[in-house]
Amino acid sequence: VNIREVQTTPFEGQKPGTSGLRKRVKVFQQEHYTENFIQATLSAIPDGPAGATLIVGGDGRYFLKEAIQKIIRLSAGNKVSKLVIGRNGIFSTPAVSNLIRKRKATGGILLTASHNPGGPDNDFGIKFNMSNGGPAPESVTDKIYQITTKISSYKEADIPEVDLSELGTKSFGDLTVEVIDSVDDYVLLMKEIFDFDMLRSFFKKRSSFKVLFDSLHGVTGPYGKRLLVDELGLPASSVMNSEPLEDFGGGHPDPNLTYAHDLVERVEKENIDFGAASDGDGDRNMIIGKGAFVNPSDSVALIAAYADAIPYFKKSGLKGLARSMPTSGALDRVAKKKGVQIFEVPTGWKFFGNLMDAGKCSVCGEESFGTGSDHIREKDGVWAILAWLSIVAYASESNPNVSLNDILNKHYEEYGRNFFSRYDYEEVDSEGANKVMAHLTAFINDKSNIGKKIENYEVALADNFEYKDPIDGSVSKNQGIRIIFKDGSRIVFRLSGTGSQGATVRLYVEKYSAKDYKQDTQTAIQDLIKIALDLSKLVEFTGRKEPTVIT
Ligand code: VG1
Ligand code: CO
Repeated sequence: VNIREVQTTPFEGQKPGTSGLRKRVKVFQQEHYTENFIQATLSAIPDGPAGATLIVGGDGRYFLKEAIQKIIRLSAGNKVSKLVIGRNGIFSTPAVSNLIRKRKATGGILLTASHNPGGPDNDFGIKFNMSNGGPAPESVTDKIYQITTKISSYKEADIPEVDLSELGTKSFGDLTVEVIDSVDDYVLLMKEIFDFDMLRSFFKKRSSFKVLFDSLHGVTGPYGKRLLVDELGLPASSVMNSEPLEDFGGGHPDPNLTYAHDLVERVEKENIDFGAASDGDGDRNMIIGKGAFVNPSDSVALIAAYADAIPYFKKSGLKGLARSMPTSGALDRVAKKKGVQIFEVPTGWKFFGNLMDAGKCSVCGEESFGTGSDHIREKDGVWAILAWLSIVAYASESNPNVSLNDILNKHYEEYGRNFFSRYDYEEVDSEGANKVMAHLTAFINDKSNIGKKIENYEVALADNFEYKDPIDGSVSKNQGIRIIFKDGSRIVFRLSGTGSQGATVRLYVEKYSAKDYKQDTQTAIQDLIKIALDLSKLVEFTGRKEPTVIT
């Protein structure tokens, strides 16, 4: 095939955020924009792109197909030897992570803007994962960014549009393109981790137990159908919105109580025992039941507490636990009880990977509906759903009609409860958001605030979270402003690194109660919210009286 060097000039702002480069589709559609970023990504591969094997796919959103054709042409131009692509480009983020590891590939290119809406007027994204299956560390994303600021040309091969609907292998000069069914390997992995016979017999015994999984028209539809319906024998009505759509049916593919409201409504109306949802690219999850909501910070804690319900952990044991800084300390309590180490890392999954590669972490999670384990190097929504079904099946051995609320209450009784909530102020104007952060920075820099009484709380620590990776020693600064009170209650502020327009301020609040676990979360934390809003002057600086989303 003929390879051309195409002249180009740099675009501003091609800096990968928490999870790759996310922008409006219209931005990616500018001539050379996507090519520049893909070239920079290929050039930043530590051993170079020549001879590399890359796994490629995405969540099915608008612009996916065009982006993959560009990746094929640029990969051939850069002497990549093999691309493994999901049929029609469809590949969940966890499934890519798995296949990178299984095929011992050089890495992967994931085409997703995760939980952000899709379609011509919405978002697209590109993210690079490394040979361990996890998101590229800052050293690599910084290199990508540096290259984008200086790029003057990219290399592209003349390859006509490749049909991605057909399984099989094709060659274009030195490049091999293999199109696979991206669900197959993932199903095999899940069967190694969970006890499918145990789950099947649980569903048989408790035949009235109703499950409903909402894929929100994201990528997990085909995965959910295969696992829940074909493998576990649940009725076809146990899945909804399972056809991946380019615009997610006009919805916001984010599994929380606000955006997955159809599921929430049906769970209540139809007395569904177990409801679940996942995001556009399949790495997030939400678990609910009738009258029950599993807070993501609690979810990871319970999965760790019930490790014995999952054969994978029974075999390997719990090597350690980890959570992101804003995530509540519920997991810390489980770690303490089990006598295993706990790590606190910055927001974003890439920080868990090093710990897992070093054999120091088995289960980890983030408050943002992300739960996972060292079976791969991404968070994994469908895995979390199977983990929770395993917990229910396990708990039902001693309590045949156990509900999600029973399981949660039993946990709170034993460990106490970390009340936790996040307030998001989305798409506020950047100037206002920066003023909030500057004002808070002044507060934490004033050391006389330590020991200060604010209503019923006493400030014990106020700083901007900094993380030193215990494995490679790299330091990540400015990871969020925390104000921690003497009783362990916390207020955390940070700016989102995944938004594509304006700024998003996230406020996280946590309060522990050893006994009084039956309160409503918002009631339990309302005094802390008030303190947080006063301290930050958020309403004054942003003009927002209410958050866009509360989780
Ligand atoms: C958000 C979440 C973070 C998560 C990230 C990627 O980042 O807070 O916990 O890891 O999204 O999730 P930010 O910087 O906007 O707060 V996903 O499902 O987009 O890969
Ligand atoms: Co996601």
